This record gives sequence, C-alpha cells and structure tokens, in this order.
Amino acid sequence: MSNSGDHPHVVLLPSAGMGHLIPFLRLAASLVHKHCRVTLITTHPTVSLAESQFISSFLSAFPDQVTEKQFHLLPFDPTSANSDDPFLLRWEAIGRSAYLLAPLLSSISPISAFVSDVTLFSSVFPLTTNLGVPNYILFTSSARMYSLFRSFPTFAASKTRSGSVPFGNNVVEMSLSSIPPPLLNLNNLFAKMFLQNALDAMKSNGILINTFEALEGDMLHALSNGTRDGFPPLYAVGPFLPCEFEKSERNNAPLKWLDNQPEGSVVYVSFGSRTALSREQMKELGTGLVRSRCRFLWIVKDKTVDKEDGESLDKLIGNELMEKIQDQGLVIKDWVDQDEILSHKAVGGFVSHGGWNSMVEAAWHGVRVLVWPQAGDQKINAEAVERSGLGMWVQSWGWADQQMVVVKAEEIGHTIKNMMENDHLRVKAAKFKEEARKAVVVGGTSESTMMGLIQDWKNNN
Ligand code: UDP
Ligand code: G50
Repeated sequence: MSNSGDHPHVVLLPSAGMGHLIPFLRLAASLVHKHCRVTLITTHPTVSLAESQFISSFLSAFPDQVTEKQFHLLPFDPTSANSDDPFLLRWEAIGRSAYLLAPLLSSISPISAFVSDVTLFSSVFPLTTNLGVPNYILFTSSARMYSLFRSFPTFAASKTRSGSVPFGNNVVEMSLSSIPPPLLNLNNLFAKMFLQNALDAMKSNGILINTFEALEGDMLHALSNGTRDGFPPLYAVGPFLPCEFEKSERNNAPLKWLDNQPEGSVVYVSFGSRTALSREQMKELGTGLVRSRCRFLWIVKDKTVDKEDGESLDKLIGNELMEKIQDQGLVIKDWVDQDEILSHKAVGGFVSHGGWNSMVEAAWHGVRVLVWPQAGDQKINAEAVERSGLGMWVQSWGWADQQMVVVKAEEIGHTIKNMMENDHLRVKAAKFKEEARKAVVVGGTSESTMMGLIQDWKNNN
C-alpha cells in the first residue's frame, strides 16, 4: 500500500454480535466511499452464522478496496467468567487473545487511524499505543448511553448511587431503574469491562457514535460542553446507512406479504439479533397482537445464537394462536432484511427491544417506535427515543431477566393500538426521515464531522 496522504488507511476492529458488526461494516463502506483505504480485522470463529455470512457479503462487495486480516482466537474456558451470555464471553475471549494482534498490526503500517469497538478498547489500546497509532472508539449505542459510560468511573466510585449522572459541568438525570442491571454490581464481568473501557477511553483520540443532531442534539450539546473533564472529542457521524451488500439471499416472504397491505397499516415486531423472549411472554405478545386488531409482521426468536436449533413456530406459539394470526399477520422465524421492511410503505410502527441500531434505522425511515427494553442499554435508549419524539415506552414493562412479571396480552394489545393510532407520534417520527437525510448529505452535520475526521487522519499519514 502506498503512503499517499490523500487516502488515509483506517484499520477497523469490530466486536462480537450483529449489533456491533453491522455498524462497523456500514462505517467501513462509508469510509471506502469517501476514498479511505480500509483494513478489516475479522475475528474467528464468530458467535453466530449471521456474522460470518455478513462478513463474507461485505468482503465480496469490496474486493479491491478492503483488506481482510484474520484474527484467530485462542481457546477460552468460560467457566471462570461467571456469565452465560455468549457474546459477553466472546468479548472476554477476544480480550484475552488480543496480544496476538501485535504482529498483525505491525505488519500493516502505515495506519492513519485504528477504530476499535468500545467493548474491546482496553484490550487493544496498549498495542496500538505502542505502535504510535491514533486510537479511536466506535461507541455502538446512544449518546445517552455514552453519557453514562463517560461518567461511569465517578458513578462507580460514589457511595450514594443516584440516577444523577455527572460529567464535566453537566448532570444527566437518569432513572436508576434504567441503568443496565449488570452495572449496579461492580463484581460482574460486564461492569468490570465497562469500567476499564471507560477509564481507558479517556486516553483515546476520539469517539465515533452512530447518532445525529435531530435525534440526540440535547445530549450531544451537553456532552460537548462537558469536555473539560478531559474526555476526547465525540464525533456524531450517524445515521450509518444500510448498504447494498446486506441484501443478498434473504427471505423475501415478508416483502411479498407487505406489498398486499394498506399503507401505514402494519406494525413490525422484532427484538433484534440476539434477544429471545420467554415462551410465556411470546404467547402473551402473540395474543396481544391479535387483540390490537392491527396487521402485524412478527419476527420470532427463541434462541440467542442462530447456530442452535430452535423449536418450530407451531410448537413455540401453539396451533390455536397460529390460526388466529392467519388473517391478521405474518409470523417469521428467520433473519429478515430489516432495512427493507422499515422502508416499506405498509409499515406504520415498530415494536422493538430498543437496540440502538434498530432505533437509528427507525429514525432513518421515519417509523414510530414502541420500545420494550429487555436488557443492557435498552432502557437508556428507550429514554433517548422518547425524548426525541421518535417513539414511546412503558416504564413498568420491566427487564426480561426479571420476568417474574410477564406483560399481559391485554396491556400489550391496547398499547400497540395506541401507538398505531397516535397521529402526533406518526407525524413527529416522519420528520426524522428528512432530518436524517439532512445530516448525511454533503454539508450536513454528520457528513461534515466525518469529513473533518478524515482530514485529521490524512494529516496523520
Ligand atoms: N437485524 C436484521 N434482521 C433481523 C434481526 C436484526 O437486519 O432479522 C439487524 C437490525 O436491522 C439491526 C441489527 O440487526 O441493524 C440489530 O442491532 P440492534 O442494535 O438493533 O440490536 P441487537 O441485536 O444488538 O440487540
Ligand atoms: C451490548 C450489551 C449491553 C450493553 C451494551 C452493548 C452497551 C454498549 C456500550 O453494546 O451499552 C458498552 C461499552 C463498554 C463495554 C460494553 C458495552 O465494555 O449486551 O449495555
């Protein structure tokens, strides 16, 4: 590779899970379009089939512009880690193998910028720093969640934990019940990683985030006014756009079905790439959807990882409910092209767990959301979505793993009906479609920020 200052060379390290891989590959595609050279570090094995398929499609789409470097993990015994989350365990495994990246990284000089997923930052930061490479983080959640991340060392050290999250001269009011439960116990693996990443992030050159002014402007301003706490700059460069390479060989049954539904009539229900509802909750949701009397497209997941064989749909939700659903909705147990679904004119609303990628995709397509947070950062994201006007959430609908409380069909049904009949929300959400486009066109806030960053990287060459 030539050391041409006009084409900065960016090395990307995504983390495990589609919610982490997708934003990285969208960022990579956008960097290629902006004439950067990209090296993608791919970690093997992946946790899910969806990840390996996605990486293959991406690499075939950019055979000349992107170089792949394979990173093969050492065997890892998860018993000491005390967690049953396969993705969290993989983050830990990647961290423990990270020293293997040293020779790989020294073989790819010059590097203008190294962008690591936030979950892996502490593990790779010493290596890239040794090589004198500028370190950036891609924070794969909302700016609101980022404010918690940034203030977490203070939060963790304070004895009187409250939902008031201080940073710099600012305070963000967060309800304590919205903070990811694992972060309230500092002995937890997730909390330890989160804390260490937050401490090291202070020494990074900058943090990229998939959000934009119209969606989280208040938070972005509060954060940029608070830089006196020594934190590096935050670059809001979203929304990351879904790409052509994502479209290959997907199940097109949902689109065919949507083509026959009236405009704005369908509620799309999906809990992302890794969230399986309990059987009991799944049945209540199905009955609730029928009760809402809305047309619906429901994507069912019963396993966290797609390599595991799940049950058939009939077994999961029962023949009786399947029959009731026939005239009103379509139920699918498969990976779907969410971007095509959200862009379809028949879709009028989205019931989602609040994964940040899904929230930004809903904004991109101007589709209103009922957020039903299940775990992790999702309540914080729900708060961000509610404040922005893109959607609503019901605070009492608790976390999935404290599901002594199953939300009942009747309540689900009328809440979905309210969301779909809420014209105020429909109009507000639709505005995001314009605002999102304004952010990424030439001269838009996110586009200018990205171009400024690429200029900095050129100067690093
Ligand atoms: N997704 C998809 N099809 C599916 C399930 C998920 O395209 O059947 C995509 C979705 O569009 C989003 C990502 O997978 O880009 C999921 O990320 P998110 O942050 O929403 O949630 P997570 O899966 O990480 O909980
Ligand atoms: C995934 C997840 C739970 C969760 C988050 C996930 C985030 C992202 C921020 O991405 O909040 C984050 C920063 C540092 C870190 C882990 C996650 O070590 O399942 O909360």
